[in-house]
Amino acid sequence: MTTHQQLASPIAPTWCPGCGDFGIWTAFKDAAVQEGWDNTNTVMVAGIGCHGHINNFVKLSSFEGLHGRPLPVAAGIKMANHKLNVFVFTGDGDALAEGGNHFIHAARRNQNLTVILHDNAIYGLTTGQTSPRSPKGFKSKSTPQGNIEEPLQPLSLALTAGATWLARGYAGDIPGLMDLIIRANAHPGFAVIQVLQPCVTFNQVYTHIFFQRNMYRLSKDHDVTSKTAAYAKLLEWGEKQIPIGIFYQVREPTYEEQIKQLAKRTLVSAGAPKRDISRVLKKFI
Ligand SMILES: Cc1ncc(C[n+]2csc(CCOP(=O)(O)OP(=O)(O)O)c2C)c(N)n1
Ligand code: SF4
Repeated sequence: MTTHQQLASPIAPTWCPGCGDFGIWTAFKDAAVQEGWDNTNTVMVAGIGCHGHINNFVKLSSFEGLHGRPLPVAAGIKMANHKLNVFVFTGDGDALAEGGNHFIHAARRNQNLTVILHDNAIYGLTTGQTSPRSPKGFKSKSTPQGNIEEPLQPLSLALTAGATWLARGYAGDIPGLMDLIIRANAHPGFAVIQVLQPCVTFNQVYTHIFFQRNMYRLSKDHDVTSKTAAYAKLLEWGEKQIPIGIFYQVREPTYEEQIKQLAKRTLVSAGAPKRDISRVLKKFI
């Protein structure tokens, strides 16, 4: 059993008051308590950004690496012990700009990871530059005359690359987000939750009010096994046209399931055999 007291970190959150990261943090901890995630079965991996500070505010095993690189670290952890629940907390800058390559290939391999993409459509930590998610025309200190680029759609990208579980949630809907986090982790394969996460300090376009006015839940009739239906829904974005919920869910062999050496045991339980490497070392002396 995991309790909120056990997850409580001595470090208090440093996010700006009202930041959507608080909702993601709360939803994740609620999910951990409900599912019994603790240091024996769960690891958090984060990139660099405001989102990455989440590692400091939850008392679980965690790794915060280079900007854009949480996915390769998470993949390594999962390979060493595929029994662990491995969560990747990443930003839209982290996952889609510097980490774009890793995002595509982790999806293509269907690695059994849960990616929680804090999508505030801006570079928060570096004080509000335009990101690959910022809308066209978006004014920021890096695009003072308005962004001339089209935004990336991370879930369509992941779908094209080969991800097998895709959802969108909202940081202000904590019970809904908790449910998505639990389902994503239960899915065997590459699962992405795009979390609409207002940056109250630097993004005055994608605000809590904007999302609350324009979001709607995907209907029960949405066919989660259809790529075509998922693409159609993912094309929607605008006034009263931002669907949230599960877009896509299919069962395909995961990367780890296809590695024969992992079929019977984890790599970490196999241990490292003792080898005499003195002859090799002599060559370098
Ligand atoms: C290799 C490297 N490149 C760039 C940076 C500078 N940097 C730090 S955070 C960041 C962007 C953060 O934006 P995002 O990933 O969307 O996270 P947020 O802060 O919005 O949560 C950048 C460019 C860095 N720390 N390391
Ligand atoms: S700068 Fe934005 S993303 Fe970062 S803590 Fe403040 S509100 Fe949140």
